[in-house]
Amino acid sequence: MGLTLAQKIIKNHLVSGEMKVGEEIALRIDQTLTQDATGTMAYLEFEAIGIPRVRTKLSVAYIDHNTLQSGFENADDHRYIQSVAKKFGLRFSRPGNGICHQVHLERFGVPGMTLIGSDSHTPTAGGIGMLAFGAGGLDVAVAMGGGEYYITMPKMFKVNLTGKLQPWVSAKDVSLEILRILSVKGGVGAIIEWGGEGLKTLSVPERATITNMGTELGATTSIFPSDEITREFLKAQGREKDYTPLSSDPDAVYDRIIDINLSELKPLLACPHSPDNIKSAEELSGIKVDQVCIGSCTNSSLRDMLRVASMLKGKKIDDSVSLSVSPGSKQVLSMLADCGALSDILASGARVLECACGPCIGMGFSPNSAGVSLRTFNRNFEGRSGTKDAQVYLVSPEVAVASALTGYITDPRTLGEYSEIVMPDAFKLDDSAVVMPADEEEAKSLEILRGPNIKPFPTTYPLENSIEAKLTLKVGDNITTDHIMPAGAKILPYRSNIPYLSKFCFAVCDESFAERALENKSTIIVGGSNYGQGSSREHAALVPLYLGVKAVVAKSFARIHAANLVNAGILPLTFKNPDDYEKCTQGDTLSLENVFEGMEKGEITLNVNGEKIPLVCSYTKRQIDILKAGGLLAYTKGE
Ligand code: MIC
Ligand code: SF4
Repeated sequence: MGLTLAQKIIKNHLVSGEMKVGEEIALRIDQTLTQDATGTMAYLEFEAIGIPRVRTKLSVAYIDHNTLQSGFENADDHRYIQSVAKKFGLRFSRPGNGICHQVHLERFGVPGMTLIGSDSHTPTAGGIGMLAFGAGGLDVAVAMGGGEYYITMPKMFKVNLTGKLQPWVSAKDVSLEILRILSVKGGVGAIIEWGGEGLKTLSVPERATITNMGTELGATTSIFPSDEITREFLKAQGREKDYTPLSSDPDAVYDRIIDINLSELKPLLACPHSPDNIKSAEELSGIKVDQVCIGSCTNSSLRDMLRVASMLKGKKIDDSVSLSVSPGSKQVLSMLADCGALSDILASGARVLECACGPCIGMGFSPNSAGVSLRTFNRNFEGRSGTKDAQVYLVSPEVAVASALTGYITDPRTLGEYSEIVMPDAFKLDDSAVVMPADEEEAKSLEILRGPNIKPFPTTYPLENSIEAKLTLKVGDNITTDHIMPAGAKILPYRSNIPYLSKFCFAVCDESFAERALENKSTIIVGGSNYGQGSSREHAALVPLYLGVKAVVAKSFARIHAANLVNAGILPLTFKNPDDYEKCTQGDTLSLENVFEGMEKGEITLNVNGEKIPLVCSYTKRQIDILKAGGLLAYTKGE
């Protein structure tokens, strides 16, 4: 039986485990990346593990999230990460060099290699045929130290592409279409491979837009084959030597095949407040728009920006609209400047922001109250933009510009003439914003520079065999990590200060949760299905740990968050009968007995008001040991 592309890469990197769906497997990791919002914690953890030098083929530390610097905190964190990178052997991508996923695709990604990153959109690198996973900071720290990365062997889905995108329809619409088909839960436990005849019509940045949003499907990762188009891209980046052709075997077996005819797609939008709430531009046309934002790791490539510039050229945006454009990298911005496209963007009335995540993570440019904001980003969770009652729609660059010009949601196909974007044969190569590490000898004497914003990792305790706790919070389905641990300009600077962050835990759902949890000392949270979807931020587990959360009982969990809970020493447990969710009421006193035995058996009983509710878990031997030790850090250090 033939293998899928992902199975081939897994096979080449398999350290232990069997490649059987549902089994735990351990993979050798070639490359790692971090961004600054999760990076400080990841490097504190790396330091705590105590390995003097990274052991990967390449590790890069990016600064792209916390670039607002409204106080000393971010700058101190940048300096800390830069000093760590220099000492431990990582490349350091300075603020302004671009968004981690965009820069990694341009300058570092290699087809066929494995990559883990402390950011959920790390699968963007699947656009060049890497097997790339988003992970918690602690998993990345372990991988930097040469340790394996553990995942559950996923199912394989294939999306078979036929046809060709029509004018004004673009890769973002493919992402939105697959979200319409599968929903934000539809990719859970699966790797999505993109293939079919239609492949040859999609460039690498377009493929990367698609793999980027595979994260919103809950997929373990997404990947495209590495073909002549990949070679062209790498060649234009001066990296043809990194090219290897890669594809699945013709007789590879998939668990599910989905057909998408590119020729039939229309411009789509994801309506508030979920990436799978899809409608067409035709249906929504006429809704008044207040703000439009173009950029993020989904749509900030040179290709996207040239499209934006060509649509804006010689035109003015509507007086009532505020438009921001954030190019994804220094390479993109500088090439836009050289070819004059940047002037076309500026002349239209747009505000050009720096090459960073910016508005995508609520770092400035929040919409007006109840404002309608169209964003070429990948997430429109409630409150994420920084404005609680904003109505955020996810769109392609084409829909974004068409709507900025008219002031209303506009189907770009009504704009008339369409011209193809001509990409340059070679990208502008200037890696001067990537600082190289010191050599091993010099590194020994280097000091790590810490600021007062960096507080120690929360104290962990070995797991207890019986747990009594309050049901301090009961929440519904699709709780995102943005609910659990919000981001945004006011809170993000404190990502290395868990005690401070804890004040905002679940604030979007219940402002008094943190206070109650501290009062109750021991907490169990009850949630619905797909609990913890979204970001990879391990803070959504570390902060609950600090607040005394011992277990989360839910109908189902998102992959990265479940792993982060185990890493933090918190038990993720699932209702055996989802209807039992109804039997739990906020404020109840709960208990779990014989936890150790239950973990081995895969079934633990929850006592609620004299009733016994069966919960299930499927921890591996390794996860049981991690949980018993009080988390991955204690386990790795052998405490
Ligand atoms: C996001 O898009 O939510 C983030 C900010 O990039 C996160 C990481 C973080 O919370 O720092 C992610 O997607 O993992
Ligand atoms: Fe940055 Fe937004 Fe991409 Fe997250 S989704 S990495 S915040 S651009």
